[in-house]
Amino acid sequence: GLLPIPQPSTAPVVGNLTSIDLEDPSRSFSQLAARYGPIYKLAVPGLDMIIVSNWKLVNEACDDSRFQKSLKGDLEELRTAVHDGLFTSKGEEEENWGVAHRVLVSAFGPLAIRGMFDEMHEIVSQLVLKWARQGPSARIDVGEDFTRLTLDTVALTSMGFRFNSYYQSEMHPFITAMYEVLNEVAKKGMRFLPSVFYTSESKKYHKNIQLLRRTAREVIEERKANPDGFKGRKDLLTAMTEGVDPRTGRKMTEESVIDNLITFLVAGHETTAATLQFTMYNLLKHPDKYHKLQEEIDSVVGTGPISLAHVTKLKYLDACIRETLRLSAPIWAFGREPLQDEVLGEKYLIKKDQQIVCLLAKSHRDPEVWGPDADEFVPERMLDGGFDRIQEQYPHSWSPFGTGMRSCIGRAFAWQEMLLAYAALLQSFSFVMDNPSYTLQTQTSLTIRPKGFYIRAIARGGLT
Ligand code: MNH
Repeated sequence: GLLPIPQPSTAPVVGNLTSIDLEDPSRSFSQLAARYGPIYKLAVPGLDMIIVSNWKLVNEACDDSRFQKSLKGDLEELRTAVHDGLFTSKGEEEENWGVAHRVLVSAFGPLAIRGMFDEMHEIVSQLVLKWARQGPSARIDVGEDFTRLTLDTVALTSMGFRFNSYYQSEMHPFITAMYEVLNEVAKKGMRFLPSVFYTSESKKYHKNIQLLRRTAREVIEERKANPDGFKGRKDLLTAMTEGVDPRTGRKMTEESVIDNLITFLVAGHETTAATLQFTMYNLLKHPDKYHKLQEEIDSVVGTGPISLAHVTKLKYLDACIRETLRLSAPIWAFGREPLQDEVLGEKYLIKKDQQIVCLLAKSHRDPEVWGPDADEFVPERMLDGGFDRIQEQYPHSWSPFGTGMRSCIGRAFAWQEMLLAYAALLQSFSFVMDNPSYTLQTQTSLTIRPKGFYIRAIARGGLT
């Protein structure tokens, strides 16, 4: 027989909204899971959510033959800005998704990513110079400087555009507008008064969206106007403007190119910056692991220039990042929905219009998969085939990049960028916490990332 899905008691109008700390929703969701179990229901204005948080239920919800990506909530709202761009598209039912996906899949493939190594290297070198010049007593805002790194990297490699964030005290207007849009998207989801009460917010929102689109259009126009200046350049923008979809013979429309340029900047920088920050935190909290990683980098890379061949040999670094993404997936949940009414876990009825929230913040710590030390930072469990064995035995127990057809197209990009960043940073500096007694605090928008986390960087010598 079927069982009812547990649900905390509801209040009129707001439903279960009062059960969620809007400053720290992932923590609220995890705490509710500890109380109500691996499947429970929350109703907030306009949305019914079923939260699943163990490996088994997440794995079932990832079955593409019965469930698909759900946009209900923030992602649906983000469509105001980037329409059916890859991240916010409804998938195969929107033709632009398939065309963009097929046109871009090889532009995000291993060969193309390798071709971006030098530009990635250039940006991380700017960061190394900055920290070296600031000296060992400067308090470093890791969040800000990693955000500059990932944003400048994705803009340069994807479309040859330089934000030059390390050379400005104020962020580029595009960046400010992007953050305001993301914040507004997050807030909108939590408001339950009619939208007439928010006209000034709404005006600003639409102005910011226009600025994003205008900037993207200028980048495209600039390239059209100087074809020689970009000759031979093969980046994501070239792939999008010139590529032909083998299945339909169609090219991407100019609007779709703009949607996806903005999408790469949005989807491609905060996630990566957050992972770099959480990795730094984990290393500084675990001196023995930090020491092991330092030894690996010194023996593989040494003191000379870093090459792509070095980076692919850094197995312990790879494990540290994997383990960080397990404990602190920056996209801490993703949405799924059944193609028709479905029974989940053999007992629970899920209606077609209900959203399943796969809560990675909890499912990534399932003791059935990871054992009694599931909450601990233990990169060693990812080594010597450990990661592959777990993936095989417990599919989707580690899924920080989402699932199936709608999983992250930028995974190899982010991976290379993160390995290179840590190789370069640990080659050049010893890091310490600015406040040694700091313990992790987080802030949440579309992603979750550390808050109030500061470090110092002490040059190791031998720097030029
Ligand atoms: Mn990324 C989709 C996580 C880096 C571009 N990304 C997703 C999803 C997750 C995700 C999770 C699926 C979301 C969902 O199901 O609703 N992404 C990450 C993480 C990192 C990351 C954890 C870094 C670490 N992503 C990047 C980078 C880029 C990028 C870098 C681009 C340069 N991601 C995308 C795009 C999609 C996506 C585009 C949407 C793909 C699709 O649905 O077709």
